[in-house]
Amino acid sequence: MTAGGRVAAFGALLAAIFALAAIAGSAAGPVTIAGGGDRESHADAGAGSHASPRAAATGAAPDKLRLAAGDTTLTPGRPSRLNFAIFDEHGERLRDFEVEQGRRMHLIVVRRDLRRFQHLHPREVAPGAWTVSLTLPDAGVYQAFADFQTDGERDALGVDLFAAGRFEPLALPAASATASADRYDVALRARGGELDFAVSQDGTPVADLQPYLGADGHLVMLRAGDLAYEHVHPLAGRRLAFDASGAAPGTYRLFLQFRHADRVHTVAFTHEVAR
Ligand SMILES: [Cu+2]
Repeated sequence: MTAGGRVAAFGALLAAIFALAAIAGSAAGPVTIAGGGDRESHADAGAGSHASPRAAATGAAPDKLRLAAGDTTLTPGRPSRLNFAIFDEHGERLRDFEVEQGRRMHLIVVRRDLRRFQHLHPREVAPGAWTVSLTLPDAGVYQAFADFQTDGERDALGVDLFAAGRFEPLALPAASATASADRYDVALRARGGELDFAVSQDGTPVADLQPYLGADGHLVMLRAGDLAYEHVHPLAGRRLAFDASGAAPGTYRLFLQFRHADRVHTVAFTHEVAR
């Protein structure tokens, strides 16, 4: 079978799996496969965001892998199901995902104007078959990045998602060294290739951040225009300091996620990386 044929066959298999799941779900009452989608965070609220196309999280070989998704046209404002799988260069569905930051699959979703950021955790309903419940808040073209690790290498593969309707792109906020969300104020200090964040609340530094998915903080960087994607974790021994020296020049939207008071918070910055 050709790779394309395998993908098509897989699509049919997925459809069958999800049809069965729907039947099982209705029969079993509240039990549904992958219901809820495990949303960790839904940031933005106009704070701004931006993303980039598809890129390796840490220099894996993304060209060898491919993401195939089911229906990618979703209804804005309504929970929808996104089904997808990753295929290798032989057209075989990838199954050997490694736990990365506590999960085997992360899905970052952002509208192409770098707004409406979400970090979700899809569920595996059959070997290598992933599903997530997803609500695209309003119309526009979005990009979803499947972020995972296999054979010791991290990868990020992107796919466009479409929400029909009147789309009003939002301008990227001006670059700033401060941003706020959920009553937290965050200051950014960029030095060399390092990005160092300090969180405070009502003027008092927050010293008791809680680990979130195995790290004190998670930084997703998305470049305006081409949505180049980077996902980094704090430097050893540093709380919210990240090595961003690998980022090529450009205007980025930075999404910093941290956990405090038992909740995950997302703060977004516009940041220029100079030549
Ligand atoms: Cu992370």
